[in-house]
Order: sequence, then C-alpha cells, then structure tokens
Amino acid sequence: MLTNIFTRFTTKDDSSGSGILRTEYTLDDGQTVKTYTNPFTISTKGISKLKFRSMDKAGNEEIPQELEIKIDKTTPVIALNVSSDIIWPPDKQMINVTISGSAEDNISGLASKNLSVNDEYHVYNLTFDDLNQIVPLEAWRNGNDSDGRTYKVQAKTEDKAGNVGIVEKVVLVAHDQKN
Ligand SMILES: [Ca+2]
Ligand SMILES: [Ca+2]
Repeated sequence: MLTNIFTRFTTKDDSSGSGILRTEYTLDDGQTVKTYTNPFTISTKGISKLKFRSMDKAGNEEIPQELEIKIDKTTPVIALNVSSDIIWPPDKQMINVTISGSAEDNISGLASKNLSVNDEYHVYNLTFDDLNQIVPLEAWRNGNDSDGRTYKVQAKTEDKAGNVGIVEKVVLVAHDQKN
C-alpha cells in the first residue's frame, strides 16, 4: 500500500540448528528465482506477489511464504455530476441541485471521500462524507457581479497509499440570460 516497497528479509534458525544457508525469492511466480543477498526495492505498479523461502545448512527447506505487495501510484477514479450547472432566474428561490458522485480505487482502496460546496460570496461552506447529496442553492447573484455567482462543488478522495484525487463542478447563477 506504499508508493515503493523496500524489502528486507530477516531469517533465523533456531539456536540448536545448523544456520541459514540461503533465502530464495521470486516475483514472477517461480519463473525467475533469485537468491537474496541485499535489501531491494520493489516499485512495480499494481499488485505483486513476493514468494520466498529459506533453507538451512542441514538441508531443511521452509514452506514457501507469500506476500502480496500493492504499489499504488494512481489517484482514485472519481465521477461527479450536478443536475444543473446554471441556475436561473436570479429571484432568490432555493433550487435543489442533485449532486451524484462516486469514487473507487482498485489497487489500495479508498481511505476517505469528501464532498464540499462553497460559493464565491462565502455564504455556503458545506462538507459531506457522502458524494451523493441534494443541496438547495440560492438562485441569487449581486447585480454588479457581471460574471455571475459561482458555486463550487468539489469531490476529494484519498486512497490508502495517500494519493489524492480532486474533481470539481461549477454551478453558476448567471448575471443575465446571455451568460
Ligand atoms: Ca490508487
Ligand atoms: Ca462572480
């Protein structure tokens, strides 16, 4: 679940034993078997399977052990939609805007997801932990706000490897109908 994995095997034989002869490992299900000498870095993206076993000088072989290593360098995939991107007319009515969002991360999985709704007049400052909401937005802009009033809908997610994904949608209370 990290961005890179630094691998170090520690081996021990019981004190009455004959001592470790060597440790072997494979990253491709046995097609290439290597003898472990020094710590190494695994940076292959996605899911890798590390299999390893040790043998002692008396010829005893350990049952192979397996470790699943997830290297996740990609942000979660987010889909975000709003039911209206323009609110009209600016008559101070509250308009229900449906926000539909989903997020997934198929390597390490999602650690968190948040939805926020803000507006440029700093009247709205809402946060949710569910990306699906119905939010009443005020259909109003100041008469001298020539580019209209902007509501910003933001979905922010983080996966378990710390990759952060952000997707934003804008809902506009237009200044006039030509906008
Ligand atoms: Ca990811
Ligand atoms: Ca504006």
